[in-house]
Amino acid sequence: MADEHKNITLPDLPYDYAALEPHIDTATMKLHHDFHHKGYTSKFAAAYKNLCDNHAAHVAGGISKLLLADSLAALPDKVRGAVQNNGGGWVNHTLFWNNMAPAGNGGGGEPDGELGAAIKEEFGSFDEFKKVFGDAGATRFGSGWAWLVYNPKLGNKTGLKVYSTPNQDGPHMNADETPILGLDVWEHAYYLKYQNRRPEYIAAFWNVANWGEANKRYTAAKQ
Ligand code: MN3
Repeated sequence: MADEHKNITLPDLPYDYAALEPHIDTATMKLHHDFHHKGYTSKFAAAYKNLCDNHAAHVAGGISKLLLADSLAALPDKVRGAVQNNGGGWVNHTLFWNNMAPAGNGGGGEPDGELGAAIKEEFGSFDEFKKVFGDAGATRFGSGWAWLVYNPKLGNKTGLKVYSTPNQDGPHMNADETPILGLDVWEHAYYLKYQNRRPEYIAAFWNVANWGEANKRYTAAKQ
């Protein structure tokens, strides 16, 4: 795994910076991708290389295993923060760009297929799901993420669950979980356009949520 840090690269956005206007503005997308995501990426690559060079046993299982909660807890104190925060930032944002698509062109509307049915079964209706998910994001104190995840060990029929995480923690820390939909609620994700009005940003997100991608992830995770 000595070379695996070379796989830690910044992915291109799957659309133009302006593609999510007016819901997510161009300036925010540029800053968010080109500076924030790029920063997590380069810092995680450096932290990973440092582990390879100096703490090789911790990276023997590769990147995914390293980012599990138990593996992070086992890291030396002086490297844990850099790995947890930047590794999480790299993974979460890579997922996040694909969680969105231009409104009316892959973004917005309601989930259909297996995921659409499961959301109705678990939450009662799509509107009720949006409320639960939106509340998770709105009430997350400080910086973090709202998530819809699939976890077959939950014991419910759909395996679906909504929750939030602080900072750059996320479903990647739990080997049983697959992220279906994630929403970045850090101020850097919305402050230029929405200032302190996080609930407005969350409401706007539904116009660009990529349900085709989410349904694909759910269907694949259930296999
Ligand atoms: Mn972010």
